[in-house]
Amino acid sequence: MPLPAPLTSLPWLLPRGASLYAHRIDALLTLSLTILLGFFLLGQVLLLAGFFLPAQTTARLSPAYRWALLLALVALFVWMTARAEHLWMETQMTPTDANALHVEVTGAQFQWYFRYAGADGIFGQTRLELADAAAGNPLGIDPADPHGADDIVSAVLVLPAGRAVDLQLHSLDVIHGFFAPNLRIKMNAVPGRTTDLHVTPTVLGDYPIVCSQVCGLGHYRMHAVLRVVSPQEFARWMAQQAAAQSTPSEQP
Ligand SMILES: [Cu+2]
Repeated sequence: MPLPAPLTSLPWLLPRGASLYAHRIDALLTLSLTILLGFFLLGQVLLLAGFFLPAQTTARLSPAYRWALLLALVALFVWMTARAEHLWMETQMTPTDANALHVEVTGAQFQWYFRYAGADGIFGQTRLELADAAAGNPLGIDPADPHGADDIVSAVLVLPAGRAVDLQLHSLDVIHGFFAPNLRIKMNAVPGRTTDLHVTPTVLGDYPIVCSQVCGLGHYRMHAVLRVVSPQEFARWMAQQAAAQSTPSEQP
């Protein structure tokens, strides 16, 4: 069941939405904030009324009336939660799109790494004991696995507009929070397990990626760039990365 169009857009409150579901998440947020603002204002009015009206003029509510108010509040909050859960199920709990681009996102103190499977479409095995950023293998890709030979590891997350993306989140050390505000996605990267995020970027541009979990002293500088490009530009970028990888980076 589709949600109605946004009550208002919040350009002064939210960064520009750049993904398929951004406007629906914004609509839900706007609705929730509007309802809560209404309750806040009602609370202030009742507080002032309690201060300034004589005690005998404050009408006493019958128990039945109080129960009805309580149940109405409960129903409202259940409805708000159900809408939010429904949107979450629809955007995240559905099977991964068959044509989705799979990108592995790895958080490490204090850097994001993005791995693409390369021409064979299969990620090479990684082994934590092989992870060595100084040696040019920050993710520990096992050289014994041929699938890893064409894997592309980048410090920039480049995504084609209009294509479903499955981000597989990992962490090499502590819990990091992958947060791309413009795509309206945020998920923890937890050591020892994979968490999935589904998103379809739609608007070309460069956007920030940050870490939303305080993950150590360098947390403040743990950010990266998300670049949403056209499918043609994405194909060019992948080809460039593959060529750069097959060319030795250091001449003897
Ligand atoms: Cu972090």
